Amino acid sequence: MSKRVMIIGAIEAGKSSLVRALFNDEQPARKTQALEYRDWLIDTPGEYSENPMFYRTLMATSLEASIILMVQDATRERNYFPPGFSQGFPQPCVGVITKIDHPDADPDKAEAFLRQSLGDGAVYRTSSLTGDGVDELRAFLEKIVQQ
Ligand SMILES: Nc1nc2c(ncn2[C@@H]2O[C@H](COP(=O)(O)OP(=O)(O)OP(=O)(O)O)[C@@H](O)[C@H]2O)c(=O)[nH]1
Ligand SMILES: [Mg+2]
Repeated sequence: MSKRVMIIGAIEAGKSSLVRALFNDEQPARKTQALEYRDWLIDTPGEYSENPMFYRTLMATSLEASIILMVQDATRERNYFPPGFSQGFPQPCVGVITKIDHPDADPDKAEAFLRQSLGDGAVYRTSSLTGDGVDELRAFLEKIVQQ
């Protein structure tokens, strides 16, 4: 299994912005239209996580990754993953809460939503805007991909 990281989550959850922050890329993210491979990361369109028609693609693509990042936007009022979704992947899943800088952010609520689908396991709280939590997440991921 390759040492890639696959990032999944709802449309506009902040996945691509996080990918850019992880690579210190200051360009604003544009809508992700298809799978995007960047170094050790695989970015996915939000539609793949929101529409069950794409779950098979996510599962197939996950075979190229050694870890899955499940992203939950801290400003959202619901969970976009089905319950127990992490159990469908053979790899470990790690949670990431995005947009903690936002005035409407509720990271505790976001974590509760995420836990319904992630179960136990680490959850990182991040802002791609301010960089909060991004260094910690990068350090954790680099250790995995460099193993
Ligand atoms: N306040 C704030 N806004 C953010 C943050 N990260 C992303 N956004 C905004 O959220 C919107 C969606 O960001 P993207 O990174 O494109 O989201 P995505 O999950 O890649 O979306 P898809 O490609 O459609 O699946 C953009 O308007 C970003 O500016 C953040 O950390 N803080
Ligand atoms: Mg994107």
